[in-house]
Amino acid sequence: RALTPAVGPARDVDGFVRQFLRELNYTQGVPLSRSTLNDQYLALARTVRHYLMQGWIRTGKRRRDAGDKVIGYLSAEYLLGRQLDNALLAAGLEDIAREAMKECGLDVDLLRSQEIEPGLGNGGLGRLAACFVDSLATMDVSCIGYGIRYEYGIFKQTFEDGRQVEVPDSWLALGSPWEFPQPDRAVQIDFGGHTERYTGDDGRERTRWVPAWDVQAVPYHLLVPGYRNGVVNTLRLWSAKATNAFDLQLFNQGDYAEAVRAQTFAENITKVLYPEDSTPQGRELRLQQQYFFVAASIKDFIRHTLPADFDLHRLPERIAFQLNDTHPVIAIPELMRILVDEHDFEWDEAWDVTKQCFDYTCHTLLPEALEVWPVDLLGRLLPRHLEIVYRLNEDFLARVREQFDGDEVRARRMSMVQENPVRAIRMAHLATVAATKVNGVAELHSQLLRDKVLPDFSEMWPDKFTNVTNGVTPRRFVRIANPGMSELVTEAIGEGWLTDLERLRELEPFADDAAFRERFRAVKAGNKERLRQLLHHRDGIDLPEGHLLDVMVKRLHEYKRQSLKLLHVVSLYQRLLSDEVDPESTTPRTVVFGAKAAPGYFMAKETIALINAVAATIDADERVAGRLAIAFPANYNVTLAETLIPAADLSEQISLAGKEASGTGNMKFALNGALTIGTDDGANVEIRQLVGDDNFFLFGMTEPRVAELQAKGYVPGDVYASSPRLKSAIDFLASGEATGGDPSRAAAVVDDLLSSDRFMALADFDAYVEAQEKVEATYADTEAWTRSAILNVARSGFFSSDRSMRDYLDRIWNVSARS
Ligand code: 26W
Repeated sequence: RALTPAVGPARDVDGFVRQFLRELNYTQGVPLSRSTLNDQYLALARTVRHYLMQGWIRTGKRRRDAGDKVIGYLSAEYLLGRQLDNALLAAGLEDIAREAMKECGLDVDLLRSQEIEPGLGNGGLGRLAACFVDSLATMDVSCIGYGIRYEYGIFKQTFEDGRQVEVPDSWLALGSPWEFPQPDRAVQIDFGGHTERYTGDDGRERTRWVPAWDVQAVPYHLLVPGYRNGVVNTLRLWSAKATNAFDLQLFNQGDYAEAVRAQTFAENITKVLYPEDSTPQGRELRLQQQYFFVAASIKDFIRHTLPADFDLHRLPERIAFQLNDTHPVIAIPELMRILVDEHDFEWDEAWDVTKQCFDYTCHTLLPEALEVWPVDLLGRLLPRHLEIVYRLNEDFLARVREQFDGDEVRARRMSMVQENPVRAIRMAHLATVAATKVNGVAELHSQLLRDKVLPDFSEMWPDKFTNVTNGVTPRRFVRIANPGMSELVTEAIGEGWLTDLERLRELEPFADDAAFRERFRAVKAGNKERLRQLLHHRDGIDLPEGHLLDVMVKRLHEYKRQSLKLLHVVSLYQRLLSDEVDPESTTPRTVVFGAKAAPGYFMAKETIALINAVAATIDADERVAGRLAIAFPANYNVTLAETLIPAADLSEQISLAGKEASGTGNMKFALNGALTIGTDDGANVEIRQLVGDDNFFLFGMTEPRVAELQAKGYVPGDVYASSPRLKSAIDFLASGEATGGDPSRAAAVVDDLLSSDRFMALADFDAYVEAQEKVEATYADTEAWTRSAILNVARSGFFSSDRSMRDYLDRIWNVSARS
């Protein structure tokens, strides 16, 4: 008997039904007649999983046999979105599953909607990681995505009286059919204690770390199926488990709380995702999370993925660890420690290997988002790692002084150790020194990274810096999210574009085809209807029909300027109430917001409350009914994005220039035929270059202009005084007229805008309103608008994450001379 992987179920409706019933009866333990929706969902998910298993086993074997170099993507976040939809698509089982469920008297769409998405990320950075692993599987590149299996992902957002209230996201509560726990592959992770010098047998002075406590890291595998190529890569997510479950003596004495204290402490490490986006909290638990998952990943790779006798001097031939921002950067001293303390490498030898194993991606421009770890905290938790960083820093600063003539000021600027306000390790500096390549995530961002964030480093190592513009997976964000448009595209240009997205170019001539435009509009109208249905059932929101759908969805942050959008809404409201214009002549518009705020971010939460208060006021005002509406569905997530984005006409990308590293929502909208109103920031710059000025509404200051104004001293009060329309909107808000007569609702946001306005919303207001007027004029010309929308789709193929991955392969991972 050949001991090859067991064959999967037959790829037909009959085979699918049989497997489904087997799952329901033998795994869920219920007959169909007694099964709940959740039983049915779990059985369906496990059935689909069966079809992927052979590919997964074969992919693993093929990669091990070939000794491929592995991309070890190290990311504290993966914002995956629903797994079933993607698995069905990747396996090519959508039709079979639909038919099979029908035969069982079930509705596949209803079952799909049961899944709670694994929200193991905050926003852009986590979603990007999910897109990247999808692309690598689709391109058959060997990749292991390493991360954390949070028991609770990003919180579920609810509104109480318009204010955000966070509820735990218990995504595992009803069972998780997509993961494979591997408790027998657990590795021990140490913390705390002290270090000791000793003399080895060879007479060499060495150091050993004597830790004080440890936890077990248990890997859970998730499948990462490639699109219809039989490839299945792996996400390896780590879960913390106490080394000693509990103290039986204490338990028997009746001290139950104390008996489980150690267990609770250990297992807290992977309990919950930090909901902080952009402003890191220097919390000990977060550092524990970071070290926990990278230490487990490196140990596991060396122990379980490499052959037993592998010579670690050759490590760079087998692994490229990609550091997704600074969160996993503690992996650098960890690898040094393993090589020097555990494998007897000479220091320089170890550094030579370590440098070749890491590359670093920076995802931000905000100075407050650059992680630093106070040395007292780091020294307490990871004493050996702190010593290693100090030594690396000494060596590095010696080089700086040598190369730059003893320039002490420069050395202090570049140091991995900051002295004020507290002595702390600058993780971005450590990453930049160690990495072979450092990249930003859009052209402008990479430029600013070189010129403003890390200028000394780019002067020292100009070739270390590169750009890879972000991308999004067209499988999820076009094919799954927008089946109607996908079908239309395939009809027009044939198959194949989903894995070769530049082929969307072939749609260009169709922009001039009136019949095609008509069908394109019908698809958009269908998507809007689908959104109306969803919001009605999900949120009790009834969207008006026939409006321009204007959408701003992203994390709530001042630099993204939801407040600027809100001022525009207030201004539109005022215009409708005034006698200046005939309401009938204005474009009916519905503005949709979606945004979560970090729980401790005061101004962000005030902005949410304010948007909700204005929305309630406008929606209750009969005078503007049918002309202006605002909807703010709670809990914006990947699942909602998939229905919202394909319905949008207008994509709001209005961050202050020089602040948004890239943006990826902007790409999703363009690919789904929304036109962008946006500033010259992040990947907006590239979107505009590609789709053309005529198909993009640009406004606002450029980054150099922002810098100039900043330098000169920005006074928001002056802008307020000099712009009548702005003044009127702010006064209206401040008076309480836009918040049901209650001025206190608007106070915090208005005060901040008038007194500080850190992100210069007021300075861009007039330009924004003007650009919005152009939007209305263009929208009035239905054919011209549709033409632009089609051209947006046709010219956005560049933003496939497959292209991003090709760029990483060329510019970062494949570099033959990794020096
Ligand atoms: C907790 C501290 C912290 C600090 C920074 C958490 C998260 C961050 C991230 C770097 C923030 C983030 O998600 N950045 C976003 O990354 C996306 C993917 O590259 C970009 O498209 C966004 O512009 C960028 O804001």
